[in-house]
Amino acid sequence: MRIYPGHRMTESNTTQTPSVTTQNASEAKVAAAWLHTARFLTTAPQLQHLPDLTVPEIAFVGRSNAGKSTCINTLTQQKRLAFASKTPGRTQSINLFALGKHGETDAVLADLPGYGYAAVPKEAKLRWQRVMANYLRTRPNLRGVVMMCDPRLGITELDDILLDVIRPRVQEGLKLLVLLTKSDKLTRTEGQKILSITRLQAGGGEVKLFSALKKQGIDDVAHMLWNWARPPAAPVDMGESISSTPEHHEESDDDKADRSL
Ligand SMILES: Nc1nc2c(ncn2[C@@H]2O[C@H](COP(=O)(O)OP(=O)(O)O)[C@@H](O)[C@H]2O)c(=O)[nH]1
Ligand SMILES: [Mg+2]
Repeated sequence: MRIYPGHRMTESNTTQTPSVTTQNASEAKVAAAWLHTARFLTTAPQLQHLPDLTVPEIAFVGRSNAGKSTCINTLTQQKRLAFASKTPGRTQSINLFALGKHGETDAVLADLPGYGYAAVPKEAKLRWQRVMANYLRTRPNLRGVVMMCDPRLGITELDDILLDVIRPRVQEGLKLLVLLTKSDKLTRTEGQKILSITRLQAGGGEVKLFSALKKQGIDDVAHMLWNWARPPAAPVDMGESISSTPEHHEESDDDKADRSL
């Protein structure tokens, strides 16, 4: 029997298993508290200005006006983060925000400039498309990408270009979540329709409806990002300790450590 750490069958949680809802609610709380620790780390106008980091990085991308700033503010329960990205000089830059309790950074959010804004000169657009593509292709610690799309537009051509860029990395384990923002503007039927269409287009990624206004999808997304940032749990084989007789059970150092938790 394989059980993963965090889901261990200890005596206390088999006799007093919390209901699924209670457990989900407390997990959502932990994820929300973690996201709330977000603080401005640095701004990088070009890739070479990005600090070398080893902690997991989660990038937010999307067309201008897709609701990216609102989404980041909502997830982190802060108004100042999006404000930081609007500061002159930081708008055409990758803005990094550190996450982690007690001032320790255990993950980073990267806010990439919105693309597709009509008023931006073509040269600048192309430059940014290149920077973004290079970032998504090469950033070593990139763990996941959240792409925000206006559900009334769905995945546009520019979104598709970026999806093509990251596809090989998604196949190698990079996490991808496409968020259909502003879902409060859709009827239930429209929402389900665009969800199915986008799922077909997002190849390998998760797709969710999200509304900052109606608070739809926030807990789910927060929990998902929290899981992305945790290192994958190594499976623990509990078969022996449950079924073996004491004379056959040799206690490993891991078992001893487990007991002391
Ligand atoms: N109805 C609705 N409007 C939203 C929502 N999220 C963002 N908006 C609006 O969409 C516009 C663009 O949002 P913003 O976060 O600045 O987009 P960004 O350019 O992608 O950062 C603003 O007018 C927001 O108020 C939402 O969940 N529901
Ligand atoms: Mg914005």
